[in-house]
Amino acid sequence: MSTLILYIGSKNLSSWSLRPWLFLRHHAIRFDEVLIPLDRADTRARILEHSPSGKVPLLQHGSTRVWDSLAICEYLAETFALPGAWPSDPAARAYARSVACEMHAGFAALRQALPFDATRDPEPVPLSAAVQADIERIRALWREARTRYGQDGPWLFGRFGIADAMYAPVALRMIAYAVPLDGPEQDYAAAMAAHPAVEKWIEAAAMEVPVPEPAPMPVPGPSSVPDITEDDFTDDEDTVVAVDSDIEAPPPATEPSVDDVAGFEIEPTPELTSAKPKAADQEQERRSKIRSFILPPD
Ligand SMILES: N[C@@H](CCC(=O)N[C@@H](CS)C(=O)NCC(=O)O)C(=O)O
Repeated sequence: MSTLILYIGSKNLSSWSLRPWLFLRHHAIRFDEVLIPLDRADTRARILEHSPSGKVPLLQHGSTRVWDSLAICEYLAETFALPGAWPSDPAARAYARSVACEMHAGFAALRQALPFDATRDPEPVPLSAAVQADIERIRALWREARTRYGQDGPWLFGRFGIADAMYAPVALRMIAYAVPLDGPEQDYAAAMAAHPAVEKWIEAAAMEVPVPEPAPMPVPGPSSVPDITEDDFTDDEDTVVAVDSDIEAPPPATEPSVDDVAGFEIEPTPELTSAKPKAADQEQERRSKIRSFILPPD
């Protein structure tokens, strides 16, 4: 069997990458992971070296390339004959496919207003009517799937399937933006946040170096702009003027401790080896906020 290689984007940002990554990890399928940092000057060029769509995730399996999160999960389900990828009952399967496709093709307002941010401290933000409508729809379909089909386990259709992989980042968004949930939806989001592979993803995301904010452009006032003279330029090519001067240099390279949850190790990518871990106390605080959000009060 050829090696599987999954090309993904930054773990803090790439919700689409999380889906097949989690599906692979959940099923303890061995794969190599190549992480291409998003939002960098060379991101597009680097993705295009592998992915014809210019997007990640992409799965490479021998000479076969699959470049879409849902298509990758489908390919894995077929190639590895994964049990529970879709429910066996035809009516439940049709429902599961519908909700997975609804996610894949929809919820644009939610995705735009609540961008995926794996390590965000759970805090609410004002929600527009369109975002609220997306949230209500997601809550209704989680509730219905869990109530009608979820008797055999904590996932939408009991066993962990492709529909769950598709909704994993949605559950993390609900938590990250402290969207009020209750009953089966709350239990579902909590189960997702507690999935060992999801925890590993978030741990690795916390190790990523954030993309520096661009320095604010000075706004010229009518009389405050001095004339530019030749003295404002330098002939010295090594002199960098006012670029990144406020950005803290990353600490010496450290390797993230990515433990083996599913019987194999993920090689840390070069990008991650120079990562700056989120301070332990900050991460602790974030986790306790998540706990207080997902656990019902005593
Ligand atoms: N429909 C695609 C969407 C993939 C997608 O939009 N990926 C984003 C990252 S989450 C991407 O590659 N963006 C390119 C970029 O940031 O340059 C899928 O399901 O895989």
